[in-house]
Amino acid sequence: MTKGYQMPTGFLWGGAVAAHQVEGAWQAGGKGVSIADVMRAGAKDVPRLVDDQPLAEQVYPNHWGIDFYHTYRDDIKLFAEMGFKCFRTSIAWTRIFPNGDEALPNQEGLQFYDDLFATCQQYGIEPIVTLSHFELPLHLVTAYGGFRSREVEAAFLKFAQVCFERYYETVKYWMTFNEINNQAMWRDPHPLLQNSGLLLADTENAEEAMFQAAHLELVASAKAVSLAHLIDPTLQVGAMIAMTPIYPLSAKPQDVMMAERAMRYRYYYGDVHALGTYPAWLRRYWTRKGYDIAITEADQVALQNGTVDYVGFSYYNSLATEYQADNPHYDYDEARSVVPNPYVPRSDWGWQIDPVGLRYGMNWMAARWHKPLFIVENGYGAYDQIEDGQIHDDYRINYLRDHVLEMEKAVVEDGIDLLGYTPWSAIDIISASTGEMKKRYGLIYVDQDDEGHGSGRRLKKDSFTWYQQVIASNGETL
Ligand code: BGP
Repeated sequence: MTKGYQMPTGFLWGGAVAAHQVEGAWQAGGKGVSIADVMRAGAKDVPRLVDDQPLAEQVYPNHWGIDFYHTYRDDIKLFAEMGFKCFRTSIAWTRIFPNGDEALPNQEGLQFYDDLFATCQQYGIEPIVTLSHFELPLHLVTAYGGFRSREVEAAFLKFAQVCFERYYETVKYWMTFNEINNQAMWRDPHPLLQNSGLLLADTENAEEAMFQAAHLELVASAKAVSLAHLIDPTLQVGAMIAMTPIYPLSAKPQDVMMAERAMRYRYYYGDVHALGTYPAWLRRYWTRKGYDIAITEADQVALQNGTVDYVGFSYYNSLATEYQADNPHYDYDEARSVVPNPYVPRSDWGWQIDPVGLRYGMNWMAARWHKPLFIVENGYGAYDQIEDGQIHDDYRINYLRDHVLEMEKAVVEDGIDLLGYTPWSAIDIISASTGEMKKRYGLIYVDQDDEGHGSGRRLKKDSFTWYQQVIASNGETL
């Protein structure tokens, strides 16, 4: 055991999942088809192929998830046994608006989340709810082009309003767009689809399309914040940023400059969410690149009025970058500018393990955005093995312990205002990037393979017991 620091009273210890990765029941209760429902299984270094509709002969892991739609009562009971004070999940947009553009919401979908949140309440667990977690209605992509379109901005706002009005008494903490800044990696089509519902035409400039779609999301998010506060001023609506610090590979001034450019490029979304305005450098960048990003006067007013109440963020790993001589403007391009960091180890999926980076990222965001923070994802994807009916996941305990200790230093020594910690994932889930079950993050094991076969039995991993003590001691016993 390691001695940690006590977290502030009321600190929200919990765990996180996302609807499309756990619920399954992809057509139950009137649910429509989401983009996750047409993503085939992939694997490490094997991208997930995306169909334009669900094909009978194909396999889509998100169709079954871990059947949380039917098992949530038992699973939440296990979360309560761990001592969760909160539980993060998302509302599947297509359970509420199956196509996304209906005039009225689907009552069966609303009823499901009534029951889910009531079950949380039964155990004194605070729901932390993401509105858009890579679960866009497929129809909004195919019929409107995703967040290219103002109709989709309006559709999101209607979805948000229905959710706020239905759940404002049971859900106090919300987030708008999960990891909105993933699409800084615009050369990878998945973030563009998952964040913005973009399927690019060959004639389109991916980066320009990303900036324009991200703008409509940022406006929609700001309008949702203002709307939430009209419905109930106590609601807390946050951004959700993937924090992956990017370090200079050396102390060479050019490397340091390149890292500064990388960070501002990857996190300008947080600038707009938290400060309500675009940074000057980005407008100059658009001019230099010849991008025509449509931003109306009304958009700018909405952004100013709808700054977020807090910044939720995920943290898994850090990256490194170095200056390249053919890049005089220090333009950051994720696919070309990132280099391996020789000073940190890697996971089985090649993610660089860097607990200090969590503390670094927290300090960076707090100093830039002056908002409370919430760690809503932090975890270790690994191959778990069952031995004599147990899962001895010391590797996951070590990862989480090292990261929680850095988190606690950021709170106690650096004075950072942190609302809570919900590690990814409360229970084994379908991986977002690979669709695999074998890339396990959970504190609870689910007996199910990549093809969805298995008993579905839940097993407490060693990390379940470890985390139970962390929560019971409010962070002191690690
Ligand atoms: C983040 C997502 C989560 C989760 C996590 C782990 O990007 O917000 O949904 O999936 O990554 O990544 P993966 O599942 O790809 O291993």
